[in-house]
Amino acid sequence: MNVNIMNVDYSTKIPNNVNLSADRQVLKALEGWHPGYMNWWSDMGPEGFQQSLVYLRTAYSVDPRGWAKFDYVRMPDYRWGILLAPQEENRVIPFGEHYGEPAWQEVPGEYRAMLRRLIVIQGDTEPASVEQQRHLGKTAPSLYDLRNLFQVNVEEGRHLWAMVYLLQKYFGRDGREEADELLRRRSGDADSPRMLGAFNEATPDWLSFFMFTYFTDRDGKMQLHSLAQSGFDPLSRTCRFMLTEEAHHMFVGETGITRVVQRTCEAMKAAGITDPTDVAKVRALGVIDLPTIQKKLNLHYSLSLDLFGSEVSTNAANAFNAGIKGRYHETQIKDDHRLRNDTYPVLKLVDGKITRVDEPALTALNMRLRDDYTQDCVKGLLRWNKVISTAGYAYKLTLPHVAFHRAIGEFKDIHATPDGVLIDSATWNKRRHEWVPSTEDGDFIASLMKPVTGIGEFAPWISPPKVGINNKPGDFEYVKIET
Ligand code: BYC
Repeated sequence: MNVNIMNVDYSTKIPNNVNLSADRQVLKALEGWHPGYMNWWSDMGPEGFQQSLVYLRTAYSVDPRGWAKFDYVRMPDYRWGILLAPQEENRVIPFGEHYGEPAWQEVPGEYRAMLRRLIVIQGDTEPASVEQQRHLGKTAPSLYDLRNLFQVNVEEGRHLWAMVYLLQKYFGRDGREEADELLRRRSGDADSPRMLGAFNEATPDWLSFFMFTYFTDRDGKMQLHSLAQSGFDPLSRTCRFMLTEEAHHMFVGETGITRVVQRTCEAMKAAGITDPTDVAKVRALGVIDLPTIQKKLNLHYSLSLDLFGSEVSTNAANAFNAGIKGRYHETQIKDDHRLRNDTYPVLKLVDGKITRVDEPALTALNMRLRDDYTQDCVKGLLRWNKVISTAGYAYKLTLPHVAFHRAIGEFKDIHATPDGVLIDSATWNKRRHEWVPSTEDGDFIASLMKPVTGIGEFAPWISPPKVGINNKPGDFEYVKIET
C-alpha cells in the first residue's frame, strides 16, 4: 500500500492525504473557501464553548488499524482535513451499464450533472446537522455528552470539507459556486433552507439529538455506503473514509437512547411503578416516560424514511445504470449487478389500500436501500427493549409502519396510524399527539434539560455510559469549560 496516502500532510493549511501541495489550483480554491467556512462555523457552529478545550479525536491517517488521535483542542483550531481511503489498485465499476470497466478517476462528461447533484445533496446535510444542533451545548447532561456532541459536530464539518474538495477539484467553476452555496443555505430558513426535509427540522432537546444520531445519521450511513460503491473513484474513496467516522455518531445515538431508557426503568422500579404508561406518575420522577420516547422515535424514524426519496424513482435507476450510486454492500450481492430483468416488492397505495406490488428492481432501488436501513434500525430497538424487559416491564418500543407520518413518496397524501391503518384527516388531527410529540411533551422534556457540568456528574434523566471515550475513567474532564 502506498505510504503517502496513509499519512496525512499537516504542513499545508488544510491537512490532507491527496497531495494538495502539488495541486496548487485546488489548494488555492480551498484556501479561498476556508475563511467563509470559519465564518460559518463561528456564526452557525456550536453556541458558546468555542474557547473551551474539548477532548476530541482527529483523523491523522486512513489506516483502519489506527487512524485517529485524541487530545484537547479548541474547536476553531480543529484540523478539518481532506482524507480519502487508499486507492484500490485496478478497481472496476461494480454495477450498472459500465459494470467491469475501470473506475473513473475523472468525472465522465455525460454524468457530470448527476454526480454534482448527488455530491451537493450529500454536502448540504453535513453543515445542516451542525446548525440544527448548535444550541444543545447549553443543556448537555454531562461533560461526556457535551464532548460527544462536539465530536459529531466537528466531524460533520469535516464531511462538508470532503464534499467541497470533490466540488472544487472536479467541477471547476460550477463546483466553486456550489461550494459557496453550501455555506449560504441555513437549516430551517424560510428563504434559503437546506435541501432535504429532515435537515430543516428542529433538534430541540437531547432526546431528539440521540434520535437524530441514531436514525438520521444511519440514513447517512446507508447513503454513504451506496456512494462508496460509485464508479467515480474519488467519491467512493471519500465516502469510505467518512464511514469510519460515522460509526461513532450512531454509537452516540444508540447508547444515548439506551441510557435514557435505562434511567427511566431504574427510576420506575425504585418508585414501585408497575405501569410504564402511567405518564404522569413517571414524569413526576423527573425521567422521560417510555410512551414519550416512543413518540420521539416515531417522529425521527418517519422523517428519516423520507430521506430515501420516492419508493419508485427514475433518478435512482439512472444513477445505478450510470454506475454512480450502487446498492448497500453491492459487491457482496450475488446477481448480475445490472438488474435488467429483476423485480423488487414495493408497498404502494392501490385503490386506497396499502398493497405489495412487484416493481422493476431498477426503479425500486430507493425502496431496497430503505428496507436495508430498516433492518439496520431494528438492532437498536432489540437492545433498548432488552433493557426494558430486564427491568421487568412488558413495554416494547417498535418502529412505526412505513405509511405513518410521511412527506415523501407513496404515502405522502394519506394518514396512517403507527400500525399502518389508514385514517382520515379528522382522525389524524384528533389523535396525532398519541403518536408524535405534542407541545406539552416537548415542554416536559425541555423542563429536564438543565446543564450538568460537574466532572463525572450526569443529569438525573440519563444513566452514565458503561465506558468512557478512549477508555477514560468516569471522572475524566472531557471538556475544560472556559468561562
Ligand atoms: N426532501 O426520485 P426521487 C447524511 C426530491 S444523510 C426534499 O423521489 P431520488 C447525514 C428529489 O431531490 C444522507 N426533497 O428521489 C445524516 C427530487 O427533486 P428534483 C444524505 C426530496 O432522487 C446526519 C424529487 O424529490 N445523502 O449524510 O431518487 C447528519 C424526486 O426525487 C426528498 C444523500 O441523501 C426529501 N427528503 O432520491 C449529517 C445521498 N427526497 O431533483 C449527515 C445523495 C426526494 O427532481 N442523495 N426529494 O428537483 C440521493 O441519493 C437522492 O437525491 C435522494 C433522493 C435519496 C435524496
